Parts: sequence; structure tokens; C-alpha cells
Amino acid sequence: MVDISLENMAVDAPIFIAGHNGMVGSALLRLLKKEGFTNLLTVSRNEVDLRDQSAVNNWFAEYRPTYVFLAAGTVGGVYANATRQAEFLYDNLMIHATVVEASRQNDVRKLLYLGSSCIYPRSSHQPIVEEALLSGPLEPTNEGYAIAKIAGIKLCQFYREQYGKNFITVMPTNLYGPNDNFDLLSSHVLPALLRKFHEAKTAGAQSVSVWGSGKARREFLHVDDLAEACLHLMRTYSSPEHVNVGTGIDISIRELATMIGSVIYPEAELAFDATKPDGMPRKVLDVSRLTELGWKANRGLREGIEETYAWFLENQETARGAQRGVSSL
Ligand code: GFB
Repeated sequence: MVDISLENMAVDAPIFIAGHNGMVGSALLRLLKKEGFTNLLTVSRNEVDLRDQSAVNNWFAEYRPTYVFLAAGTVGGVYANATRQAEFLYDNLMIHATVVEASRQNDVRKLLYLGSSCIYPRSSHQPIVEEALLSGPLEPTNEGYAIAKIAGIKLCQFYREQYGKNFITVMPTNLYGPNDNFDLLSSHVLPALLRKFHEAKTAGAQSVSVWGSGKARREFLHVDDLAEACLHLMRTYSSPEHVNVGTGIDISIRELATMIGSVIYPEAELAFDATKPDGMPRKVLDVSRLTELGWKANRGLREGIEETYAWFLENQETARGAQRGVSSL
């Protein structure tokens, strides 16, 4: 049994959530507030550019966080990744490096770095075990992002080795939930389909466009489950190896589209768009390490979709990207 008092996080300890406006950062913020933490530190993009080392150093020297959740980054779905690789590589490399280095310089007690399941080789044996890292070529549509994320893992491991820093790394699978990006070109599949079915229903349209062949398989984790896993690992885990976070269950994109359709607009037919990429053929994580560490996902996908759709309906005016059409990029 894991000793869950390993890192006894005081409720008034200063905790920095880097990337609090994003889907993951905002879920972490919600959870930490709910858990009674009172000294939560955030900074917006126009106050501090996290790619700028001296700006980040100055902010750390002033606010002196004890704990850091590194959830900031430039992220997006398969199309955004494939068409903006330079941006994904540069922004993420810089953000990881500045925050990790400032955490070292300012004696952060523990840092949790969030990567992504796209770090694994395209032809990984499925479900993917942590040891598959760097065992083969990456999926070309997200190579830039994956290389930045792999550099972030290595950075944390080398800071642990060379400087004795307690920096841990967590690799979530495909995420969804409140505060997701609903822009049709840059978002991930789940929010995109949710919006497309909603708009088809509103317009009385007959079909919904689904990118690729529909045969690709993905695993979907509710972001509130991820936030809980991160807090659990922050409290209990202190080793160099990265930890997969997922459900261990995958479905095809066709099945996902059918499920979302059944929640929103069952009348719509699926129209597959072969001009858009499938990306990785299959991506599902082996979550044995996480299970042994005492944590398991507990939100079902259908309930998660219903809940996220309710959130979308309530927040359509302000939801990120929800006002932009496909012609905006
Ligand atoms: O969610 P998604 O963009 O991310 O796409 P990835 C997953 C699958 O859904 C692909 C299909 O096979 C898409 O072709 N899909 C169907 C759609 N309809 C749509 C749609 O309307 N929009 C989108 N976006 N997809 C990203 C990586 O890959 O996932 C990142 O590029 C990162 O690096 C992230 O790892 C979690 O799983 O393919």
C-alpha cells in the first residue's frame, strides 16, 4: 500500500498552476480549491510570457512557489499539430525549460510536469507501456509537439539526477471536459464533434463531417480525473520514471462519433472526410504503473460527454474557439 502522506502538502503552501486558463490548468485549479488549498498562484499570458526565462525568473523570485503544476503549453488536435509543427516545438520547448529552470533556481520543493501520450512511437505495441519511450519513430503529424514533450521529460529527469530536484512527470492520454478548445480546426476530436453535432442539430442538417477514416482508435480521459491523478501523484510519487494516466480503454473514432451523435442528434449520418489525417492508428495507454500507485479513473465516457455537452451549451458565448468557423485559420 502506498504511503499517501509522503508529500504532506500544507493547505497554505504556495502552489503555482502554470497554464491555469487551459483545460488542464483550470481543472487543477478547481480541484485544489475544492481540496481546501488557499494559496493558489496563477499568471496570465499577458502578465508573463512563459517562453521568456528572465520574466519567469522574476515572477518566481517574487512569488516563491513551493509546488508547481506545469500544465502550460501550446496544444491542439491532429490538424493543428500537423500544420504548426514549428510553433508547437518552439513554444513548448521554451515553456518547459524556463519553468523547470526557474523552479530549480527558486528552490521549488516539488514540480509535476504534464506531457502527452503522443511521446510514444507510432508503431508502439498497444496498450503502450512507459518503457516504449524512444523505442522507435514518432507519428509524423505530431513530431514537433512530441519532441518538445520528450525533451520536457528528460529535462525533469536530468534536473533530478544532476541537481537532486524532486521533479516528476505524468503522461496523460487524450483529454476532454470543461474549458476545452471548440475551434473546429485546432481542437481535438471530442470537442469538435460535440460542436459539429450541435450545429447540425440546430441547422437540421443531415450529416456531420468526421475527419479521417473513423478507424483510428483513441482513449479518452475526463480532465477532472486527470486533475485527481495529478494531485495523487504530487502527494505520493517521487521517482524519475514517467507515469501514464488514462483509462486503459479505447474506442474507434466511428464509435465515438456514434456515441456523441446519440447524445446530441441521433438523426445525423456520419460523413467521413478522407482529406483529413487519421494520425496515429491506435493510442491506448497501459495504466498498470498508475494502478499500482493507487489511482484509477472513475468517470465513464458517455456521462463525461453528456456533462461536457451541458457545459458547452451553458458556455457557448465564452467557450474557447466556439465562435470561430472552419475558415478562420
Ligand atoms: O483528437 P485528435 O485531433 O488528436 O484526433 P490525436 C483524433 C482522431 O479523430 C484522428 C479524428 O484520427 C482524427 O482524424 N477526427 C475525426 C477528428 N473528426 C475530427 C474532428 O472534427 N477534429 C479532430 N481534431 N479530429 C493529437 C496530437 O492527436 O492528440 C497531439 O496531434 C496530442 O500531439 C493530442 O497528443 C492528445 O490523438 O490524433
